[in-house]
Amino acid sequence: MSPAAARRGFALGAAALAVAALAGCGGGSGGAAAPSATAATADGAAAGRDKGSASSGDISVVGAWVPEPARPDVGAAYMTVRNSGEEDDALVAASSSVSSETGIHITEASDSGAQVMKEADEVPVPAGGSARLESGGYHLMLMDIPEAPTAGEAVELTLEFGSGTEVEVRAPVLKRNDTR
Ligand SMILES: [Cu+2]
Repeated sequence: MSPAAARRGFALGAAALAVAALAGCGGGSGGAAAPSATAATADGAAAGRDKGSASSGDISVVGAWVPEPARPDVGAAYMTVRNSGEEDDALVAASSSVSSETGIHITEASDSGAQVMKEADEVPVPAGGSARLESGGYHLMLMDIPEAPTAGEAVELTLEFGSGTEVEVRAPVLKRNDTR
């Protein structure tokens, strides 16, 4: 096990203890060396609860947010991606400031009607159209989070598109039931 992995394991253990001690308050913050979610852009800085937006080239992202993770180590990110260009594009990869691995997932109803989540290669964003990343559909999955972000913090997301366009967007962390 690498030192980083050992440290992460320790941090997860500490977070789990904190959650137990708080009896489900969803705590587990604290600790010094968390990758900070400082804002590289001023978007949303005036009103910390506003969702994030950013654009680059033909791609614009609006309504970016991260629900406060229900589990200490995994979270999701939601947004709407618009493509004002004349060529179809697709979100093909992403990374975040809070986790070492960010996946593209889709939740679909299985034959039995159960909601099943699986990895997706990309999120298509058609020319002149848009794609929604939302609960129950496409979403970004923030995996192996060393320290779960809490409401009021923000996650910096870097989104990579098939066209080569890259968009950085600041996604505020909101309470799960805050759907604004
Ligand atoms: Cu997922």
